[in-house]
Amino acid sequence: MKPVIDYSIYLVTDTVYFKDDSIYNKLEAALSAGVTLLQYRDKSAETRILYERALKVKALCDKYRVPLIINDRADIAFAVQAAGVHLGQGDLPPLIARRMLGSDAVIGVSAHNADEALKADTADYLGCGAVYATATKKDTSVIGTEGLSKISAVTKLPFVGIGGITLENYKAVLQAGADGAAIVSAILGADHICQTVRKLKNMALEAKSVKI
Ligand code: TZP
Ligand code: MG
Repeated sequence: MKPVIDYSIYLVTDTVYFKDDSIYNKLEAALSAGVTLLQYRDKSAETRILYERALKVKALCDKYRVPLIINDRADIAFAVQAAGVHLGQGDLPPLIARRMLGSDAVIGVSAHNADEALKADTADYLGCGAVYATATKKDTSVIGTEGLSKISAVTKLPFVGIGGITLENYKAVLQAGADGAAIVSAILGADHICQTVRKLKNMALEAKSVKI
């Protein structure tokens, strides 16, 4: 069965945080505090390193019963039995990834505008951004919450905002129609990871109760 995904606090990793093993403590802190989905994203590691790190991240996700998504690589997702894969516009087509991973796999696709969002209708969710400028990914355009609202108007799929999302602007991302936010540095670079995630959690719960 396809897992039911809570997209509200989607933690995404970056290669810079894998310089040493402290990343696993950081991920564990974030998972224990209530991250709802985790993406292992590690753009510059070799395949064997990717596999070994992904296995460690998978063990942590399993401990906290949080689904794991692998960035870019359906083969690594298959190898570590992750819940799914997140694909950019230049990666494998979603239907091919689904053929590789099975019908229950959770397939995410990056969409930068309404047109890409409409074309990604075979995905399970969309990652939309960059919402705000970010040092984590410089080679991307900034779409703002206006860009998110335009995507929200055309897609039926759940979607998350990504790029420069912090405690300060998380609420605005949800108000633009997003089901959650994909976050790297505001969580992994935080001085107090647990506290940060708990604050996001409270805001997500608040936003949900307002919607109901
Ligand atoms: N895609 C668009 S922006 C981004 C990715 C992977 C990086 C987001 O990182 P941060 O640190 O949360 O801004
Ligand atoms: Mg990609």
